[in-house]
Amino acid sequence: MARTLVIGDIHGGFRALEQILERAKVSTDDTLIFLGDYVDGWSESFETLNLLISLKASHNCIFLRGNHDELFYEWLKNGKDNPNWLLHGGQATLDSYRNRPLNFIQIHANFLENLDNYYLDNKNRLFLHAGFTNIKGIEHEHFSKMLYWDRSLWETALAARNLPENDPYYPERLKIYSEIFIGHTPLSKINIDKPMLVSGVWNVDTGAAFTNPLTIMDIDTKEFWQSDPLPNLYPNEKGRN
Ligand SMILES: [Mn+2]
Repeated sequence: MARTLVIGDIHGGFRALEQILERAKVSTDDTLIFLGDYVDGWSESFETLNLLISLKASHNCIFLRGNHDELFYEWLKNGKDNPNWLLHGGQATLDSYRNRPLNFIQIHANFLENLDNYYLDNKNRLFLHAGFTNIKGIEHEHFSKMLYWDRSLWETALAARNLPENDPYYPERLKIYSEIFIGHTPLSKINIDKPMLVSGVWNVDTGAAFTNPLTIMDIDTKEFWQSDPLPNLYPNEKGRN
């Protein structure tokens, strides 16, 4: 049966991406929704984008924009860098892209330029990297960068975790969509290594940039498959630790 699978933040962990595609037995019948942050972290950002671009040709894919993808794109397009980015995985990406053929770099830049900020399916399920701030939803968002930078949606979901949906103070932002799937805020920070549902928000960033596995999840059944923890796949590296 055709499935729709959502994939958390990869952060240059190409070997983990290969593992989850294999472990979930992904076929060309499946639709793949990638939540962004493909680069910055482990040493294989170049290989990661290469694989994503080839998946685009063979599979039905939706590629969303992460803040790290935007930062790398800004560097490719405008030579823009900043010390904070270099410190948080950017340097590993630049190392991964050293001496690569220019035509590949151009293809990767085009891929990054054409990422989507969000995807809303026909069951009112929202997919995006980070969150949104407007209480009427994404179409009303005044600050489009929030779609890949915001952490307040996840914080709001956590804070509302004990409130029933009919509570008068239940957050408006959490009433709009039937489900929301995000990455961006790694669950490893709260010592969790499986996808987590809070107040209708699924966080699928299981912390692959740090000590944890990468995750792929069936959006209907919620069955999921994971890679080995990334430090085992890149034993001589630190990732973003
Ligand atoms: Mn992010």
